[in-house]
Amino acid sequence: MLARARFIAIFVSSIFAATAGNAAVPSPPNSVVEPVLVGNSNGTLIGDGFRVTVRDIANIPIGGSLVDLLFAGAVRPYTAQVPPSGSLCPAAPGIRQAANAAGNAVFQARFGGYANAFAIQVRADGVLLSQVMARSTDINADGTTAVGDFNLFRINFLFNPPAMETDYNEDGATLVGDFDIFRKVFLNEVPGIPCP
Ligand SMILES: [Ca+2]
Ligand SMILES: [Ca+2]
Repeated sequence: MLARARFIAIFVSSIFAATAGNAAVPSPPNSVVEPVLVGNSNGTLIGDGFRVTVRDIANIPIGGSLVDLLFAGAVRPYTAQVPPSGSLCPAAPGIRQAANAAGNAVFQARFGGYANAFAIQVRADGVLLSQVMARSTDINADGTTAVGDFNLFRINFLFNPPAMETDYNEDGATLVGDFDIFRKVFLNEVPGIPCP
């Protein structure tokens, strides 16, 4: 009888432990999200990628948390993404990646267009962590980094250096370093299809 009671106690506590593990809820203040999502058309890694770290209220990383980038307006993700990211299109204009054991997700996002306002939602398991700006070498959001985008880049580079949408290295201005990033994508282009 005692053994049976003990077994039940262990069984129940193991269920509670499992439930607690599964129920880890992302905490926005404890999670880390960069303020600017920089992407491009062919999926090249720019800088160290767009990084998100998901932690719960006890500051413990949530491995396996589903991190979503949800786009809005004229900023459109492509229908194909660089693994381990995947596209949520056509169900939603988004990109999803499961965080690793350390709670980290690193995106090489393929998308077109830009938002100089904090318009792109970053969610983990549905919880809104942050809203960020976005910019891509496919400036006109037609699915490729091509001559039309080069013309837009050139205008900013020559006449409007403070332009945020072409500041790909996030140093505060559109300069030679940004042209280097644009050029690498332009010369190794792999077009994609924007999510409708
Ligand atoms: Ca384009
Ligand atoms: Ca720059």
